[in-house]
Amino acid sequence: MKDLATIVKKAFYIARTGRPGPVLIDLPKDVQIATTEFKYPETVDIRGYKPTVGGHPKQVEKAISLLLEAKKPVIYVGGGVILGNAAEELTKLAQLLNAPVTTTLMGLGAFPEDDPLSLGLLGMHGTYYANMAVSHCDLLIAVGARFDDRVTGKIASFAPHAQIIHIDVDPTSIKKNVRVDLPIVGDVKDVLKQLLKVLAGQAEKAATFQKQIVPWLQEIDAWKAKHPMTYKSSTSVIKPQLVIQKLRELSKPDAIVSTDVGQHQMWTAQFFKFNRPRTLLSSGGLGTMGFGLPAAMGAQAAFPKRQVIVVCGDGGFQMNMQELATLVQNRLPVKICILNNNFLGMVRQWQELFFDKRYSQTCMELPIDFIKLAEAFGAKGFQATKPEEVEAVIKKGFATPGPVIMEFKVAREEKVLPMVPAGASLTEMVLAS
Ligand SMILES: Cc1cc2nc3c(=O)[nH]c(=O)nc-3n(C[C@H](O)[C@H](O)[C@H](O)COP(=O)(O)OP(=O)(O)OC[C@H]3O[C@@H](n4cnc5c(N)ncnc54)[C@H](O)[C@@H]3O)c2cc1C
Ligand SMILES: Cc1ncc(C[n+]2csc(CCOP(=O)(O)OP(=O)(O)O)c2C)c(N)n1
Repeated sequence: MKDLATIVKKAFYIARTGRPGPVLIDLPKDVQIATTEFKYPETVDIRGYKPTVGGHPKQVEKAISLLLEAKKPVIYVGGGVILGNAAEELTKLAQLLNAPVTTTLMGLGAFPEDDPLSLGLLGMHGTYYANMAVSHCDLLIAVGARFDDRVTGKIASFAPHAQIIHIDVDPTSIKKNVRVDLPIVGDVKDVLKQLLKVLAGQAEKAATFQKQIVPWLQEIDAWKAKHPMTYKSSTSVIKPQLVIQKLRELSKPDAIVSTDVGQHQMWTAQFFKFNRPRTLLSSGGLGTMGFGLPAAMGAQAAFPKRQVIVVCGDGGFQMNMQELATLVQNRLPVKICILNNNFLGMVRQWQELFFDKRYSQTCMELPIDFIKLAEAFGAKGFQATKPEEVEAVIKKGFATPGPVIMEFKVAREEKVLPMVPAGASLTEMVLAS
């Protein structure tokens, strides 16, 4: 019992430092019911746990030299920038260099997507221009990103012309999947500050760099013009991408959006256009269907005054829909947006593209009445079945106090595009026609 306060302090220290993440405290029953004097330690020292904070100064200098020599740079930003609260430093670096930035799913919001330097998402469902830029760059600087297979596609042809700099707090992340020319182990906020400091002393070289990358920025603009992130609109059926665009347009700038796993998650990543860190909650590589609703619930409890929106599919929503009771009971005004395609859409998409449309176990034609379901729990529900109803339903949903389900009957066989088929190179994208 006397150890409990120190253990809790240690657990929070480990959870928040180094590569942050969950920590399990096993609390036996005898400890739970014992009493002691509460003394919470100011600091803790854990033998064998000393995460590196600052980057090695020589590596930082080398990185700036490599960077300033580049003619085709790309900054590849991951969830580490958000976890390390380094969005401000990252944005400063990109803007100082006038260099293009692409973000992983977990990095969305670390750099404003409204900024002309933003290339949006890269990887399997990334933008054409982000994937082309990574495939043609001569310098890739990865900041708090872990080269997931959904990002790299075929490893052998990932960033084939680039020198790669990798900044990561976890040394085991470095060279795990791809070759790295210059590793910098350290906390991303500290390392970015170091880079900015070295750069500040090289203003002349930085100005030359900005000039030397102008043709590269033009090349990227041409890719943006050739294949913008777009979709075929419809006047007869609700396109899911339209719902995401309208959610973006009608929500507050600091709204928090959580997603489940599937097509709706990717459309959110492609079309919501995140401008601020910690505004997208998604389960990333864990691919946890059912994650969206409880994640939103936690966010709403932590930020009672902020708008919290869940985007989910009709499949994933059913995995935790009983939590409607918790929302109602705790007066958590989460707005739930169900993109209902009556399919386990992402799996259906793979069955369409790679298994000759042999749909198996993905068709969900149950006539679930999500509006009645909301009402059964004492929440409100609104439904849109036509494109012209989308805006009104979102407005009504946002204006209604308490938890709300907004159900959109969307185009059933819409695909998430672009798509890099599993194992293909980033340049081998299936594009929206
Ligand atoms: C259906 C589906 C499709 C997907 N498609 C895509 C896609 O097209 N594109 C895409 O990007 N993702 C996609 N994903 C998500 C993908 O699986 C990975 O979750 C994601 O790419 C990982 O992002 P990340 O590299 O930013 O890693 P994270 O998991 O966020 O890892 C962060 C990295 O930063 C490091 N780090 C943490 N804190 C710090 C710190 N303070 N300082 C320095 N370093 C730190 C960590 O050690 C780690 O290496 C998809 C997922 C699903 C389920
Ligand atoms: C718990 C769990 N089961 C299965 C999967 C595999 N899976 C990934 S996406 C997906 C389909 C999700 O369907 P839905 O929630 O309706 O969303 P949509 O893709 O239609 O937007 C499935 C079954 C998973 N990621 N998690």
